[in-house]
Amino acid sequence: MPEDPIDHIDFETLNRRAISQPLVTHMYTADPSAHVFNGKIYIYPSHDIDAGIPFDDLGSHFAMEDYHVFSMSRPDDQATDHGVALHIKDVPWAARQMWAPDAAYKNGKYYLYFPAKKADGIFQIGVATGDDPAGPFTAAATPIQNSYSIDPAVFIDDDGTAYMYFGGLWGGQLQSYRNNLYDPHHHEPAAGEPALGPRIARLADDMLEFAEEVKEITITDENGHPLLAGDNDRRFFEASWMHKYNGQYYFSYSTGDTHFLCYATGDTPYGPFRYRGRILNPVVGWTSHHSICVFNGEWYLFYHDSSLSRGITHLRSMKVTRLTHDENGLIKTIDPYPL
Ligand code: FUB
Repeated sequence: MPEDPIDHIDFETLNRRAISQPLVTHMYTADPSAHVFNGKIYIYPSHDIDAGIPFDDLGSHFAMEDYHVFSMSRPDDQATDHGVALHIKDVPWAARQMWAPDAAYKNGKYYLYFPAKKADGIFQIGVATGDDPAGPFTAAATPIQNSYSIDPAVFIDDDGTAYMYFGGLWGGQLQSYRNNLYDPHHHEPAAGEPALGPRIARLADDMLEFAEEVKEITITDENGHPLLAGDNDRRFFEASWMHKYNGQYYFSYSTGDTHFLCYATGDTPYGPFRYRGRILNPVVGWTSHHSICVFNGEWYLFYHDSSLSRGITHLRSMKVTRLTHDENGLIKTIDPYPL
């Protein structure tokens, strides 16, 4: 028996568990952003609740109010709930709907990034700071200047530069922005026009502000042409994530109304990114949202579905399964419910 039990992750059991068993069952969790801090996996999910708000296309029924942080000593371990890390009542600028968060570590501090609606109904992205990856976190008094829309994902490159990717259509309000300016009269482009892209901004050294103007990212097809707004199977909808593999930047995202998790690769953090394929086929529930993280040399997909709530779309549960890149760097598409 080898000394190091980490060498003995039984991937078949891990993947079988993902089909049937969420990481936690005592509460609903979604949009899991996983990171390895201090040799442990920390997960920063949304905390789904049923607030009794009727369903609509803007996602008003996703009425979350706080964040819990979870940790696992390895991917096939039980997840430990560290309790409330941040509550909306402690965020001076936020009024409702704490959606998908992410976290980062830099300069001895941990940062929790999260979108929420202000009292005027407009989403912005906030930051909260803490000394421990499990929280608690103290929110800044105001949202990050020039931030908008939802689903922040913070990626720190090998040279220490931090970038935030963000944006989401429909309830996430991205369709209302052109050149970083909000106008509720803007809509998604027509089907034959280029799709709206996710957004990126480099973060300042203190991780609390953008260090540059927000830029739009282009995702192209195999011929280098921007994906079109009517290409619903491939165009960006929400749930940005970035990971780096063999020197390539892998931007992954959800296609929203077609329910795929897809990815596109590029040579720089800003792209352009070329569409490469699907990571995860549709899960039970409308939304799909994930993170990709490497632990002890193996790659994992953290994602969610609505199996535990028997299909209630805003009551989701986070799961983990193995993710593999083939010899050409292509990600093998995962079927969430193989026979
Ligand atoms: O959890 C609320 C929203 O649902 C997220 O922000 C989206 O990515 C979708 O998962």
